Amino acid sequence: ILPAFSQQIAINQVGFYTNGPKKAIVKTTEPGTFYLVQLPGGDTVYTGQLHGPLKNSYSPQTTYAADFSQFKRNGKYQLKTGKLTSPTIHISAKAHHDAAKAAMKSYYFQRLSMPLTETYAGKWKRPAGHPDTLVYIHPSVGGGGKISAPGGWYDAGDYNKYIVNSGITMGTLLSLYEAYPAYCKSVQLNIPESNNRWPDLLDECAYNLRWMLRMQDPTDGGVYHKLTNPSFDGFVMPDKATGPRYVVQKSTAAALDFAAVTAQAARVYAPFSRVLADSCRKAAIKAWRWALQHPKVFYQQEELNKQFEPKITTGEYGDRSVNDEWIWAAAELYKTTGDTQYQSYITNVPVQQWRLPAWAQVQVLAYYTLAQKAAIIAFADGFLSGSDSTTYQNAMGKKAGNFIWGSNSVAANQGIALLQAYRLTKDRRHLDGAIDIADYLLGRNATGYCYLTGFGSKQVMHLHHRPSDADGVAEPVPGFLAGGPNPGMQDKCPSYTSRVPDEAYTDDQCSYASNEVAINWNAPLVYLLWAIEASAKQ
Ligand code: G3I
Ligand code: 9MR
Repeated sequence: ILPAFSQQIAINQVGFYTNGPKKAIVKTTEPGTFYLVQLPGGDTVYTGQLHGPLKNSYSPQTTYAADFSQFKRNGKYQLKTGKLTSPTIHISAKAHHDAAKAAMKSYYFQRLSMPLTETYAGKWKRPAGHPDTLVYIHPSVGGGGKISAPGGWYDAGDYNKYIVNSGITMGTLLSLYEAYPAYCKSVQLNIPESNNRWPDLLDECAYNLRWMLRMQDPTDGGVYHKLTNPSFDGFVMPDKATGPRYVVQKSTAAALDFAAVTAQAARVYAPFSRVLADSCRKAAIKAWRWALQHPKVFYQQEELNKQFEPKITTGEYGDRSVNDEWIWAAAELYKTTGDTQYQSYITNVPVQQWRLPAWAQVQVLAYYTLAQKAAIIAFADGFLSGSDSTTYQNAMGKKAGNFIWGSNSVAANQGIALLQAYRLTKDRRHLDGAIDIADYLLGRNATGYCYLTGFGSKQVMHLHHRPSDADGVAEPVPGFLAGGPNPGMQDKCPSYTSRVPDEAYTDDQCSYASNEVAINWNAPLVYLLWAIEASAKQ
C-alpha cells in the first residue's frame, strides 16, 4: 500500500538520479517553505523555499516549484508543504532503469502472429493473434490475389499495421541504437530472442522489420500503405479477431518511409546479419525507385471508398505532403550507400522552420542522421528558452498547440531534441531539459498521472488498448505511454473533467483521443528514458 498523497503536488513518481535535477510542482498561489522527509520514519532531511508564481497563458492554474536538486542521498522520501504531502519520491543511481526496459518491452506485447507465453509476458500471456499468412490484396491496389505478411507489431490500441507509422517508430528506435550502441547492447528485455547474440533492442525491431519487408510488392518495389481489417475490431483479444485482412493501396509516403527505415536497417544490422542487411539495402533502393516513378500517390481514404469495396474505415495516416519523406529517405540512403545521387534530394531549411518529428513530419530525422550540429543545438535551445517559467517547468508547457492527439509523444520528441544536442555539447542544461520532460511524463504534469502504465503512485488503468481491456487482468499491459492531454477530445468521451489544454485527459477506455497507446508514441519515450539512463552522471 502506497502512502497517501495530495493531488496538489505533481512529481516524477518513478525516480530521480542521485546527482541529477529534482523538482516538484505545487498547485498553490502562495510562496512557502517545503520539507523533504525520509521514509520510513519521517525525519526531515532537507528544507527549501517554494519558487514562483508560475503561470501559463492558456490555463487558470498557478503553481510554485520546489527544487531539491541539492539533496543527493539515495532512498525514499516525501515532500511536505503546508498541509500537502507528495507521492513517494525515489532517489537512486539508475532512476529510470526499470521504466526504460518496460517501455521497450511493450513492443513484445504488441507482437502479432505468435503466442505470448508466461515466461515473457507473465500474467499478460495470450494466444497468438492475426497470423496474416492469408491477406487479400484490396481492389485499390489493382489485380487482386493474396499475400502473406505475418508478424510485426499492432499499431496501437487497434489491431492493424500501418507502414507510415511503423516508419517513424523504427527510425526512432534504430537511431537510439546508433547513438548509444554500448548501452543498448547491455539492456536485457526477457524476450524469446534474449539468448541469441543480437542486442534485444535489435531483436525486437527485427520482428517488425521482417513484417515491413513483406509489405513491398517484389514485382515493382511499391509498398502497401497498410495491412488492415476493413473496420476496427471490437474490444476482444487478438485471437478472437478473425475477420478478413487486406493490404490496401500503395502510396508514396509508405514507399519513402519504408526506404528510410530499410536503408537505416541495412547499416544497423550489417554487423549481425549480412543477409538481412543486404535485403534491406536492396529493398530500400527499389522502394526509392518506385517513389521516383510515383511521386504523388497519396492515401486518401474517403476518395478510395467512393471507388472500391470493401470500404476501409481504419486509421488513415494520410499525408499529402511528402517533401519531408523525400528528405528523410534520401538522407538514410545517402548515409548507408554513400551514393551521391541522393544528395540533391536533401534540402536544408533554417532551424526556425524545423518541426518536431511526428508520423507525418519526418524531415528532422534526416537532420539528426546527418548530425547537423549547429542547427540541432539551436533547435534544442529553442525548447529550453522560457521553459522554466511554465507551470510545470518544461518545454511542453510553452504552447497550448503542443497538446494534440498523442501530445505525450510531442513531449518525448522535445526530449529527444535536447538529447541530440546533449550528445554534441555535453552541456548539462540539455540533459537536464530532457530530464524535465521525463519528469513531465512520469507525473510532474497538470493531471498528476504517471503516463507510463505499470508505474507511479497515480497510475493509468483504463487504456484504450484492446488486449488491456479484454484480457481479464485488472492492470493494463505494462510499459505503454498513454496518448496524453488533447483538448480536441475527438472521442467525445463523457468523462473529461477539463478542456484546459494540459488537463484535457481522461483515464477512460472510451478515450482514444487521450488514452490510447501507439508504437510511434512509445518509441520517443524509449529513446528518452534509455538515452537519459545512458547519459546520467551517477
Ligand atoms: O496537426 C494539426 C495541428 O496543426 C492542429 O493545431 C491540431 C488541432 O486539433 O490538429 C492537428 O491535427 C491532428 C493530428 O492528429 C495531429 O497529429 C488531427 O486533428 C487529428 O485528427 C489527428 O489525429 C490522428 C488520429 O489517428 C486520427 O486520424 C493522430 O495523429 C494519429 O496518431 C492517430 O492514429 C491512430 C490511427 O489512425 C489508428 N490506430 C491508432 C492510432 C492512435 O490513435
Ligand atoms: O479503436 C480505434 C482507435 O484505435 C482509433 O485511434 C480511433 C480513431 O480512429 O478509433 C477507434 O475506434 C473507434 C471508432 O473510431 C469509432 N467507433 C468506436 C471505436 C472504438 O472505440
